[in-house]
Amino acid sequence: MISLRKFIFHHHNNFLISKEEIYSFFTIIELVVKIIRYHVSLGNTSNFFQKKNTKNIHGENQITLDIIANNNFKDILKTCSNIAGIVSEEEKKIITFQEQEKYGKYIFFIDPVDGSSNADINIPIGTIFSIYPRVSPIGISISEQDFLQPGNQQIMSGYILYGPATILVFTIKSGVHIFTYHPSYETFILSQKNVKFPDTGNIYSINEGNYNSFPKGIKKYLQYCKNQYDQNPISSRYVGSLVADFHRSLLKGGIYLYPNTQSYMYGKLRLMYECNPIAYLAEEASGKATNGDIRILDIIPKFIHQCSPFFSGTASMVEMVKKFILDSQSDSIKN
Ligand code: AHM
Ligand code: MG
Repeated sequence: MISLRKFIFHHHNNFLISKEEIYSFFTIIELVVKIIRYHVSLGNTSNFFQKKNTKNIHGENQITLDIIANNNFKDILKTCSNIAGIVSEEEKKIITFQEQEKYGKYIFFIDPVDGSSNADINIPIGTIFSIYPRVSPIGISISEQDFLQPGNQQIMSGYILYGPATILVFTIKSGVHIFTYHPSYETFILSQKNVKFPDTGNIYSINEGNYNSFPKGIKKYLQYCKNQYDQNPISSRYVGSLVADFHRSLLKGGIYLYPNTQSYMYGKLRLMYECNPIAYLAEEASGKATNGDIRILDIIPKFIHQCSPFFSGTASMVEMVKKFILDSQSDSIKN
């Protein structure tokens, strides 16, 4: 049995960040995860799933758990001298902490509770995180530029999936590893090392209720999937929690799609704390992630809560979607 601590100290060899620093981040993450996990396990007997009258920056109703998880992350990250600043889905502005903004070496992005609208019906939800090195010199206060880095600068990203088991999936630039929370030991235990997407996939995951407002290329791709029925059937599966839908694709082979729609002109998912961390994991597991045009990790962000169309999963499936998008764009130029 290999604990998270043992794994990091024995296997980690990414020199951009020390083993001690990685372990301190995981200690923080684990503490908040225990709180979220506890409330998830109480189901509807916990009053943390109630809708609040407050909305986040994206205009979505928050539940108590969104706010509690966010506050816990903030409180505990404040005590971590390495963190210069954080961005959270639940906070309009960048958060910095006095001395740390001058001397902290890292920038932290967090989606405290992803898929929270699923929480009150006992459907898996997640937490997504991502860490960058600061770009401004140590000793001066960090600025927006430290946060507006493309995803290819991430040094660590991951998610926690609160399902029947609570699992942690992460990368530190040396493969993707899966750990499972063991309640008796009160820590994460290694369950799969160096996970890769299967070479082929036959599951697509999209909110097809939005079909009428999808771009032409996506409609054609979905039609193509359905037309495979006789030779190579492709199944449709959609939980509505990014972490759960991506995790299924990672283990079974498949693709997650959230294109731009009429309601979400630039896509619904948020580049900095949803798309980038998942894209980094996808690529480290030999998968792909694109906005339909370029690699997600190469997008230069303009603002911290920016959204993006998102297609990620098995490499060949992502390439196929991209082809449908590009073909339909060149068709419309010709016509
Ligand atoms: P959230 O972080 O506010 O919960 O929103 C993100 C979620 C993703 O987890 C999920 O894939 C997507 O929104 C579902 O959107 P929709 O309900 O439009 O299908
Ligand atoms: Mg989210």
